[in-house]
Amino acid sequence: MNCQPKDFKSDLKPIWCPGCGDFGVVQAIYRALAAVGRPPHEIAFVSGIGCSSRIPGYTTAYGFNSVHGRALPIAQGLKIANPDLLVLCAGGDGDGFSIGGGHVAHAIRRNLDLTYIVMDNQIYGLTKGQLSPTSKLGLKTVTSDLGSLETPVNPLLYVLSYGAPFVAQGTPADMAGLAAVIEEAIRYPGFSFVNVQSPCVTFGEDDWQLKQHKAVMKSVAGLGHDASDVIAAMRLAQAYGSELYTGVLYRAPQPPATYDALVRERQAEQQKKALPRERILELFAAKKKETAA
Ligand SMILES: Cc1ncc(C[n+]2csc(CCOP(=O)(O)OP(=O)(O)O)c2C)c(N)n1
Ligand code: SF4
Ligand SMILES: [Mg+2]
Repeated sequence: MNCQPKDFKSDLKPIWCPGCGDFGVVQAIYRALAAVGRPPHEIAFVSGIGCSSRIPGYTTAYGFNSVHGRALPIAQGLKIANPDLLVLCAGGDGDGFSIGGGHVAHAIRRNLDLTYIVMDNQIYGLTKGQLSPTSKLGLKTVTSDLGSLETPVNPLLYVLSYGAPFVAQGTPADMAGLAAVIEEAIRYPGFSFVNVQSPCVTFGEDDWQLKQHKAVMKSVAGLGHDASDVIAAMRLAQAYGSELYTGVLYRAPQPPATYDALVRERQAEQQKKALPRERILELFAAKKKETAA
């Protein structure tokens, strides 16, 4: 279908702070969806709770701004119930790697065909600037007055370690690059993960905003990275927090079977073995008689 980015923009006006990185992310999502070409009624977009989790409401896809940390279980249920839907999942670093962190591993090992976009701003934005799991060591916030003592989670290494077959990173400072990785993630047949460095202008660090991203971002393709090499991807991922790598870090060259495809296969097998409906009713009636006797 011939789609334009504007076809995916809802009438709802974003209430993010002026300059929030999420404005750029939603624009990149419109572009990616237009390039993929599935109409909005064939797309389900699930999020958790947070500033970034408002994203589904700003699209014309079916949206569910659900429960903090629970976007992935809901998205997986949707995909299994209706495998023909294109399922997107979005949320913040807190949503995905703190309260929802346990779900990420299981979504990856099940490998449903869905795309998970995390707006990683290294802070809890919606609740006014507490430490998040990706906040850097020493960060002073309202909940870490003297500086954080906790080593941050590395989302890239986390998902690679659990075997995610598609892992990418982007920033709204490079809109075209971000739209391209989101498009590729959507097209990848399996669990795809995009970490978006999406700055929080209100509670984020002053020296980690779009201007700084522009100055330091490095395209992994430009560095000659081989995206089919998971060990090379992990090596790049280790630089999370010190380097801003953009593009596809890992793309499993042989996409593993997806859970939704395996479920469909099993259903078809069971269907072949299934007794005709009349026979099931006969057996049921006989069993009932037997128990009553
Ligand atoms: C079960 C539950 N616990 C806590 C909260 C409060 N809460 C809402 S959003 C949020 C964190 C938001 O941070 P993040 O997920 O990084 O999203 P951001 O706002 O930064 O985009 C928290 C702790 C909640 N809504 N539900
Ligand atoms: S608080 Fe931060 S993340 Fe939330 S809308 Fe404002 S700038 Fe964006
Ligand atoms: Mg956040």
